[in-house]
Amino acid sequence: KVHITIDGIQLYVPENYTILQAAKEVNITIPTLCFLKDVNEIGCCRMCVVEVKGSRALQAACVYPVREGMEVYTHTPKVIEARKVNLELILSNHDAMCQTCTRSWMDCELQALANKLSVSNVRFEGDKKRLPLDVGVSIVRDPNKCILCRRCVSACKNIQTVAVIDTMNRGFDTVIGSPFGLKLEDTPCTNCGQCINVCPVAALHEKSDADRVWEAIYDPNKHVVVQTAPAVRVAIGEEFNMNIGEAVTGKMVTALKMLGFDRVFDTDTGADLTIMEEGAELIDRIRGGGKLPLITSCSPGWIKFCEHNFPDMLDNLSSCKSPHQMFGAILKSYYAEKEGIDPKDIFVVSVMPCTAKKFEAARPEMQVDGLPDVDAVITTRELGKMIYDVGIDFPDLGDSDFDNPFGEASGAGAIFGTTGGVMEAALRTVADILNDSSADNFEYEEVRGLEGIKIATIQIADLKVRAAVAHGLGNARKLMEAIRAGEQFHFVEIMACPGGCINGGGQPLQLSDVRNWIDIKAERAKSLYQEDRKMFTRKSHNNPAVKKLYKEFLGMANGKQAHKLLHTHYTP
Ligand code: HC0
Ligand code: SF4
Repeated sequence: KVHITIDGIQLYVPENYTILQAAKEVNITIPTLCFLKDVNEIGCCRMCVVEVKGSRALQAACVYPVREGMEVYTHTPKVIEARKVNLELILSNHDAMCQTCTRSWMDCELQALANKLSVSNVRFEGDKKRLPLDVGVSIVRDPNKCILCRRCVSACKNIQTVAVIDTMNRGFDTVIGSPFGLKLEDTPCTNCGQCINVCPVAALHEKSDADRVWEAIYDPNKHVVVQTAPAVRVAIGEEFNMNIGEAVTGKMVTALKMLGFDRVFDTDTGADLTIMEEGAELIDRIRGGGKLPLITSCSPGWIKFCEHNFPDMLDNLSSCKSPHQMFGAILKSYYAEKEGIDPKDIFVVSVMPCTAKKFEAARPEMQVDGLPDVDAVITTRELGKMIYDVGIDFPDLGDSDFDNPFGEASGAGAIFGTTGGVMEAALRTVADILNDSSADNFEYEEVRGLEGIKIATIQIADLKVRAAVAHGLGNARKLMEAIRAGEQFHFVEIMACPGGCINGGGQPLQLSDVRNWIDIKAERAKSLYQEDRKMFTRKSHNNPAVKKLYKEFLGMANGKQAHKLLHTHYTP
């Protein structure tokens, strides 16, 4: 440890600390803008400057290391003025149409900073950009709002290893752009939305589909059903300043009914269905000498990444559609028939923690007889805004249950939303099938947690199942390269987003002031595992609605009818 002084307070801190970390120990949060822990640690915006005794220039606290005997001052007049000038320069170039900005209602870091630094007047006349927006199916880029913090560049390049956005030009002409000025959609962008999650302003956001959803709700000829992904329930409360990761499933269902959806279903049921199909596929491939490893296919950002980077391994992907697509197909067949509704009049809305799901739902591979499985995808954030817009006091709502005929799903379906969850859910089912009995121990700790790549060997009956789990596309790339080079596994789970869906590109945004100190992924994951423990049924094959569905309609898992509705394939 080293001994230092911050604003006259003496303390000992580990020698690998930065000034920013040290100050936090004495309850001083130094303002930051470009800094985002584990994502962007480059000290370029100079919002966090402090005075270090003996140093001629002000230093960026986010990257400046502590050393023995250091004396730091965090709020001298020189520091305060430098921060203000920096911020005013940024503001002078910023398209500050706050009234109509998507980030204005609660989570703009620039506004929060202006407030924190008491900037009430911008002394500089900047050059406001008037550049065209880049609007895709999933992602919108607005260069006029961009403040060049480079957080998106780091997320895309270093964490996801996709690297389709970077700094272009110099001086006043500097912009963050894609190669050759292409639309993101025309690059290998995966639509993962991790760039959105780290953007401090509204330079990146999802392409909203809320208007299309409202239109369907108000259309008397449409039967509008909504399904919610596992990860939404442990995050949407954050849109209303509730605790990070707090599970609010019952309130969410109540709010959806109040918005006017005709039925509210749980994508966890779709996840249970996916396990039935994927479990059967795994057993078939192992027993029948099929292509191994079987790799999960439910994360559409991962699928697109695989198509661009590992086209030689597309046959390894499970042919299963993702849970919400499977469920959409069931709603437009089994459910339509049961309720006596023409499938063409059913409008399926998926509420997802994911931006890539918008792209997925629009893919031609996700239709049955020309009818899309899912008609609109909205993110957790978009749903939060819809609820807010109509004046529903979300935190005060009572609980409601998901609608029948699908009712409550299994706990295995719930943990799909966090890294390792699909693997664990599949193992629970495959173990019972292969052992021909019901195992009491089915919590597979070895595939849980936030380690980038998790590898485990699990003994099931006479089979040693070699399993690997990766989350975040950088980790996915490493794992896939190892497999390509010959490393052997039976089953591999890959999720595009670090932490899995709980940290998807459509989840509530937390300001860097929060994210730098609390691991929001861990909080949300913990909550999903608690949801699992609360469920009456914790294995997908025991979900009564799913059992009934196979008995009445689908027949065999991985059979003919299932293949028509629930499976697809990808071509390079
Ligand atoms: Fe996920 Fe899913 S678990 S991808 O992360 O598999 O988005 O939450 O809905 O479809 O179920 C996202 C989350 C889902 C799907 C499920 C899977
Ligand atoms: Fe990169 Fe993902 Fe953003 Fe596309 S959506 S630019 S892949 S971070």
